[in-house]
Amino acid sequence: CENQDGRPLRQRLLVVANRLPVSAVRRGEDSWSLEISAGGLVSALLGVKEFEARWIGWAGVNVPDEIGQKALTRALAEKRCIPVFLDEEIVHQYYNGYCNNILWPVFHYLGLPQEDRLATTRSFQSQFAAYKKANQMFADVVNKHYEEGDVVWCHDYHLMFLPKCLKEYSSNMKVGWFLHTPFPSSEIHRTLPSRSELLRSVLAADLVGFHTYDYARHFVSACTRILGLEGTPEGVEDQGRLTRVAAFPIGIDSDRFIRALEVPQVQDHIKELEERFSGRKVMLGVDRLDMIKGIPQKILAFEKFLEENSHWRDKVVLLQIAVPTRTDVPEYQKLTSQVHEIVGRINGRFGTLTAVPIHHLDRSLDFPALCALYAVTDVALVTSLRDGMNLVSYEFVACQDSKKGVLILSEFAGAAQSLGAGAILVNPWNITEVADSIRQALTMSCEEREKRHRHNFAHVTTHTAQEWAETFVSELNDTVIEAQLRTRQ
Ligand code: ADQ
Repeated sequence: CENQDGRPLRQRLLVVANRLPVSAVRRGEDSWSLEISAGGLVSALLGVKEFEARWIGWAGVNVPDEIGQKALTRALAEKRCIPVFLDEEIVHQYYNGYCNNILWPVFHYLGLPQEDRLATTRSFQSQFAAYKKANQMFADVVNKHYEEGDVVWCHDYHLMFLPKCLKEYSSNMKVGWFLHTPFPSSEIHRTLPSRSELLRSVLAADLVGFHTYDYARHFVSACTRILGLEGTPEGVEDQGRLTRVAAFPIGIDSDRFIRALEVPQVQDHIKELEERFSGRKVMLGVDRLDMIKGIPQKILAFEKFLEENSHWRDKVVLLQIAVPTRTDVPEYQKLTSQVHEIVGRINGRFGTLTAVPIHHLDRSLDFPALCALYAVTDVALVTSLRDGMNLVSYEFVACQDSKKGVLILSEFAGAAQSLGAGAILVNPWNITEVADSIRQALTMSCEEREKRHRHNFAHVTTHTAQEWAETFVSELNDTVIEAQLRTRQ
């Protein structure tokens, strides 16, 4: 549908994220094959019918030559994606350095990496310069494709500098920014040498969103305490200009999971798993292998449970599926070895010739296999030390309408605020408490499981990814209109 001047009737939404939702593989000098990755954000935006979404981001590959860049740009255009080309040095300094070595651990309360604290402090300036440069490169691409009336939605900690760069291009641009991680307490945020510049850049946006009210409150406190600005119930005010700050808890495309359970391939998987683990209760962990997910803590709690409940030893199995990430980073390599070591020790201690208590896989599962696993699980264990939301807990609930399994959920995951009433909430640092909650979950009555599941299932199927995206974008449109009315008064 188009207007007379050829412009689409639906409002255009430019979604800017560090990574495009594709994996690109070069097949020749000027040919690429692309695969769309069906992550939460993609399905969220596919479900939003009022907007026509375009994606802007890095394709995750280094393309130094012009022929390759032109060919990739053409291939991506068919998927409504627009690439930002980053060279290896920028990726190293901006993405590996500032984003993942500094912002990620600080926002998750882990502080700067212990071993190279001094080296990190020394390289801080150059990494922050690369961060700003990369953000400017994203802004240049957005500006090139921006048309008046478009909504620009910037995502995550990689792009905190982007709202400022965009508003410098055009103060009328409608800019929203959403953070997928926690925003830490202002006392943690203030340790960042670039604390003020980051806050001011984000405040250039019209609307700033977080998963929970706590993160939003921390952000407002950081602006009041560090920048000396005024916090209001609506957001943060600076010389009469209001940046609206609010919570927009993300969800999942729950129908996609519920429908998948009817697919014959998934049902076959379910039967295989039920036969394989017949006579044993299945406990499940699905995480990216990251320090924030608390995987060693989870496995140690399971060990404690087996230690204290010997009659359960041959009646329960823990399946831990951990997708490796950032495999070139020494801290992540160390985490992998640590997890392997603990799993080996526990299996040696409690295993028999025919069965082991923990099956640990260092890999990703495809969608049908993941849905089947969620469906046969009796108890899901999410023990994040900090987590913006944690969608695994939502996906588990969506797949449990026949089994009504129990969710043990860290109180430090954003999801604890939405699924807390149905889950057993735990402090993942307290291994005894987690071990006790495993026993509680495994012995819970059917009525209690039913009641808890009903609560969570209703939440997961009502507050979906589509609802999240629609709410954020319509709130952004309203915020801009209200601001225009205020300036006219
Ligand atoms: P993540 O840290 O990646 O996301 P999460 O929200 O749990 O964490 O999402 C992980 C996704 O990856 C899920 O869709 C899950 O199915 C998939 N996944 C994980 N392990 C897998 C495996 N072994 N095999 C297959 N798939 C696997 C960040 C923040 C979160 C926030 C989201 C969305 O850290 O806190 O919830 O963004 O905002």
